[in-house]
Amino acid sequence: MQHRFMIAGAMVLVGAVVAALGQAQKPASSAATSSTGNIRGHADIKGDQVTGRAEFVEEQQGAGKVVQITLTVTGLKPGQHGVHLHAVGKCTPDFTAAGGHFDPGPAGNPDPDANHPFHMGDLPNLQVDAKGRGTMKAVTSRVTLSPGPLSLFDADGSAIIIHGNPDQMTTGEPKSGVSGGPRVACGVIEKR
Ligand SMILES: [Cu+2]
Repeated sequence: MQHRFMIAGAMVLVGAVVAALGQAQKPASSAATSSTGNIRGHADIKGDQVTGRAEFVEEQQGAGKVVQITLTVTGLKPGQHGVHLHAVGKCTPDFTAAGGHFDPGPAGNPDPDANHPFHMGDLPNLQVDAKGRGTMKAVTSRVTLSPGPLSLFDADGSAIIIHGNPDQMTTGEPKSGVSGGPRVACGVIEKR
């Protein structure tokens, strides 16, 4: 009798190990599938009478990665507006919470005007029509969505800011406003 029980116990153990292996394989294979897809992000943009949305898609380009950004906004004053990726994923209590321009390098300098337009987060101007609507598409190799030294999804996140004035794409004194001056809309960039 005792001998029989031993065998039955061994069978149960083997069964448990096989079940555990089967479980472990499932998450591993689904992770591999999703890593072949493009990584995406988005931001809901808000300001005084301003609403908009930014979509972010990271794609492989040659040996590197690029991020495609599509921005659509309404409620802005007609003309050109500076747009940048800012260093901190916060828009409250006011838009200064988003910090300077995203520029994480060891020699980075987030000052919006003094190190402009050399920040990793610098982008082209947004052109706004007579009805206050604007769309901008840009592709940048200066940032990533995937983990790494240039990732927008770093420890403190990142935000997209629209400024009241055109970005003059030049270097100025701190607080000179050459990169667009007042912040009129802000959106925290989130993973999707
Ligand atoms: Cu800015």
